[in-house]
Amino acid sequence: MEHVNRVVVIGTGAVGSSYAFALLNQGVADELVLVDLDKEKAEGDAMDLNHGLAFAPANKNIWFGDYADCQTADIVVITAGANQKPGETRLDLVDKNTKIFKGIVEEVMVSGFDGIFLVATNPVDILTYMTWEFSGLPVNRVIGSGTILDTARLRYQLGHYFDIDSRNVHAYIMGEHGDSELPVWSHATVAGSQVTNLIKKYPERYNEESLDEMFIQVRDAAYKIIAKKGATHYGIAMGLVRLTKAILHNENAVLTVSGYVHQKYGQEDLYIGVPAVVNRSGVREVIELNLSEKEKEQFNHSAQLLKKTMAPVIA
Ligand code: 6V0
Repeated sequence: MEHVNRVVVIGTGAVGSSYAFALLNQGVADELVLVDLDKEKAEGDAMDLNHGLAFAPANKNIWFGDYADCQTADIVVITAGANQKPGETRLDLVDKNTKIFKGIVEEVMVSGFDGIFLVATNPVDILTYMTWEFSGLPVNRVIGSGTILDTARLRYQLGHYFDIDSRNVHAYIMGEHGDSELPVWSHATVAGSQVTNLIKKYPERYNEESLDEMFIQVRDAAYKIIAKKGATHYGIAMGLVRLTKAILHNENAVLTVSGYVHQKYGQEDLYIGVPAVVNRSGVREVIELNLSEKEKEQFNHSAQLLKKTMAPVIA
């Protein structure tokens, strides 16, 4: 019998329900289970999504469920917890959301779950580490959304600047999904040409200041969106679907996720945004890029900040 892919989403707020909607629209997974502390909300979402099935690209079983449904899940996606309020940083959420995660991850594991965790709740790098700790699963099967969204934002900016489809732009944001993240200009290419070379070759058209400005737009995007509409959710939802597809379809896709970094990039024992190969086993491997000296320093600063913020929570 063919394997039935099951995804459970825990936390059907702005991010979780947008993810469910994107999953349905893209025809990914056979079964979709929605779990939330607010049962009415999850049940309402399940009803609403089922009413879209007649217009979806593929059939799917969608229901409002509970932790027992995680037992045979391929992927449990956690989007539950507090989000940033205007003026709050992602790191400010660490205490509140670590407490919430302890309860959630323990309940998922009690079900007998033996699949892959995908974490999106902020601060995502730290909560991914905590999910690994609380679950006892191997590091490759606990993945955070990391800088997948920041990378997409940078590709959008570069695509716009060079007037090229962003899918033909390769560029990574690495480090914390937050204020200390960094753009990896040393490996950014547009249609096969290095961005840094294009800037030098066409000084009348392009300049370095624009690159700096693009990165600031990326780094501060969430603050701007939250100030305007209270939450960011569509971009990350589509990023999570991209990750879900990479896992379920065994793609070996290179995506910037929060992966476990140990004895790479001069770091030990942390989850942080890095390019990684993602397939049915989760993170098959973290790719170690040859960073410039400036990028190495920036990455190290970001890693140290995460470690410092995480220390009291782990203790
Ligand atoms: P939201 O709309 O408030 O939804 C949170 C949901 O979690 C609510 O429906 C709650 O009822 C539910 N919840 C809370 N506690 C529990 C619990 N113990 N068990 C089950 N459900 C619970 O928040 P929103 O969806 O906007 O954000 C969710 C998280 O995603 C936040 O931490 C955001 O900061 C984070 N984001 C992460 C992004 C990324 O790139 N990784 C991007 C955007 C938001």
